[in-house]
Amino acid sequence: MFEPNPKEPFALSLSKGRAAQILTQPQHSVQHQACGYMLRRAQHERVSFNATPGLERISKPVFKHIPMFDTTPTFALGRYSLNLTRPQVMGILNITPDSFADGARISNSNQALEIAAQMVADGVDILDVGGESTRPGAVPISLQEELDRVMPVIEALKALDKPISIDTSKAEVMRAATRAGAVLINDVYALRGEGALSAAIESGAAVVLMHMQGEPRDMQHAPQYLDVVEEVARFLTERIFAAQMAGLDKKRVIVDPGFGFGKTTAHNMELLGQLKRFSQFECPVLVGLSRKGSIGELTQQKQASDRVAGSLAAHIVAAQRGAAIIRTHDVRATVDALRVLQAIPQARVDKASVSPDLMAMFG
Ligand code: 9MG
Repeated sequence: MFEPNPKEPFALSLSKGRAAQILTQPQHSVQHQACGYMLRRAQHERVSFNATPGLERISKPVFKHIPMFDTTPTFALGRYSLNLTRPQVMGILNITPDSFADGARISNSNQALEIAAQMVADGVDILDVGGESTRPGAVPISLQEELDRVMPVIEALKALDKPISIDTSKAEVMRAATRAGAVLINDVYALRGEGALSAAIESGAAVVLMHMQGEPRDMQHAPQYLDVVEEVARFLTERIFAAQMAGLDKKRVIVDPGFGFGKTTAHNMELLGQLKRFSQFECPVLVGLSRKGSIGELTQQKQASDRVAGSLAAHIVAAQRGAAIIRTHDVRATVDALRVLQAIPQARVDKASVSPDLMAMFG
């Protein structure tokens, strides 16, 4: 009989001998008990099996025989499920007919469908549809204008059978878009707008809670922080708490430090350098640096379309530091770069994040 010792650190109860016993007796009931125990401890101690190299060696051969103990980390998006063993790519579809600055100029749903279909062919995982620019200096548009831009596009994109995200901060747009099939609400105001929290909760969709200092209109005038990482983390803690208090399951939350939203290049680089801090929320972390001003500043590229290489470098660093979702204009290039990263064994595992006990035992 397998008897876990609850006082021991996670999985130490599974001595090497015990683990060997389990592995050589795949149908034995001890295996089921051990798996159940390991899963409960994993949930309790919030350790990811797939991010824990020592455990992988023991847990994978055991678990592969037992479908009910599938340990693949996933994130539910309506009827879709994101596989978080690799960074997911979110393709940007800005339906902002007056501007080339945010990638392709998309002015109608046929055009949007064509561009999105190419993104799908290139390996995109999520399509992010936005009708209101959130670029520095952008001015808000009316509710009707936003609905007129995004709704026909969402209807058209359903043909592609990919998770659709609605980039909006307006409660009415959230409602209409999710009713039409969007499964993710990407709100740069982190559901602080009037009615946004309840609209998001009622929709059943997952949400991106993003940090922003100020508002797009003036956010880049003079961003200031004493400690940008801690201030952004505190804001996200508060927004997760507010969402949970209002009834939103944390399993539906994605967090985002909000690169470029009320931040200088130095702030953005500090956040990128310490991105692991945001893994502590135990929510997938979304990173969006695609073609942003900081990339332009660092690479001295004035044209947004000349910032692809700089954006890729930043996004690969983000993926190495735990980003689960990369938001980009350049899907093909990003998918390719991430594939190279993923081919490196354990490229995304930081050994320092594994407890010394586990490293000593399995390392
Ligand atoms: C809409 N939008 C523009 N930049 C973004 C970013 O970095 N993150 C998220 N979530 N949305 C963004």
